[in-house]
Amino acid sequence: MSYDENNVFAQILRGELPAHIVAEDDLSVAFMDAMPQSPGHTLVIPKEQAKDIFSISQVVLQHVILQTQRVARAVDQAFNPAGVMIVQLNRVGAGQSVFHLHFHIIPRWKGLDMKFHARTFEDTNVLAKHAKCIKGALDKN
Ligand code: DGP
Repeated sequence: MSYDENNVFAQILRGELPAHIVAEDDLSVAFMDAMPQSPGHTLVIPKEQAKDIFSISQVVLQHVILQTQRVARAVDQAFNPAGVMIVQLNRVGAGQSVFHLHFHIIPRWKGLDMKFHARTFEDTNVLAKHAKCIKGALDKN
């Protein structure tokens, strides 16, 4: 399967779809997952067109991983969870549903089960509030 330029993350990168962006640089963008599995669920994506981890350039992958660490640190500080899960899915067989490489940052709390993957859209006001908290933490780092 080749890269589909009309996938939702490609549309977000082109500014054709709205997103609650928390960080952006030359090579990557981080924004709130619209269907969060827990409060603070954030995605980090490369600007390079790559459908999965196998098709990204090494240079950009290194950058995106470092950016994932940076954003995850801010999510950790903003939400103070018991733990932080970093997840990355490749191909339908692993559950991937958007075919533009992305890393999930998912805060976890004891006693709070994760919601189903890519199932229910969160209220946009809630996402905006969470994005603001993460941006605030990023500004302090
Ligand atoms: P994956 O299944 O690993 O490809 O995860 C895709 C994630 O993307 C899933 O958690 C839901 C999220 N998602 C799907 N559509 C949109 C969208 O239009 N905007 C945002 N921000 N997230 C989306």
